[in-house]
Amino acid sequence: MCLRIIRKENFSIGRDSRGETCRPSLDTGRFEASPKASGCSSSTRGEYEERLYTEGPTEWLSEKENLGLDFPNLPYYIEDDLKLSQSMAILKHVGRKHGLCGTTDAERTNIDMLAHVADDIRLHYSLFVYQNYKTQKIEYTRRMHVTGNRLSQYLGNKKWFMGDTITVVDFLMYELLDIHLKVKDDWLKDFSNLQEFHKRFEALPAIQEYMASPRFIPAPLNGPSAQFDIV
Ligand SMILES: N[C@@H](CCC(=O)N[C@@H](CS)C(=O)NCC(=O)O)C(=O)O
Repeated sequence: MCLRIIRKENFSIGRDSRGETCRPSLDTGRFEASPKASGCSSSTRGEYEERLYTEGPTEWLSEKENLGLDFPNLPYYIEDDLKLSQSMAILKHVGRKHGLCGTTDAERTNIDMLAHVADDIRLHYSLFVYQNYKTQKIEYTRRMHVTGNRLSQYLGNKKWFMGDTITVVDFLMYELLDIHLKVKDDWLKDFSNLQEFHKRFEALPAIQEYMASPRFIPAPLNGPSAQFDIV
């Protein structure tokens, strides 16, 4: 949901001395932020503020040019002097601050590849739900199966997409799996490892906490002009 913007939050996902991901914990920085990567920000227990534009486009348009953003858009993210738009840049920035963007060059490069894969999946999803939902369900379902197969093969027996440690990619992939489950609730039936991944992500204590809180907005998934959504 694109119109979730501006968060003030402090968070990190820490690693213990063995390098394993441990419970998300607060850290000390304070910032205004707007990660579209709501999953990433919600995996923390930090304080944050979120600005929701609920009054329709006029509310946003009246502020759009006054926020000091070089490329004004939704979502946006403000942290002291840093003013960012573009969800992927925001996600990676937040991820880098908290050790969720890989530790080796190979890992970082693979994270970039998977982030672009996620972008492609999202682009096709957007075209489907905003333009082609009424006419291309069968074709899109076929595409979902091919995509599921590729993601399943990449994940293999790993816990997270990059291995034992959660990264920003897992937030992107969780969201994409989840919205596609809303399109077709059995689409992962042939991909048990993706089903397990989806459950594992939701079982993260901070994610559980977030999803049970009023901050979590399960619907709508898309903008008002979409041909498909959940109620
Ligand atoms: N590539 C941008 C796309 C952002 C975008 O399309 N934002 C939509 C909402 S999802 C919007 O309404 N932007 C407000 C505007 O263009 O003024 C991103 O990933 O952040």
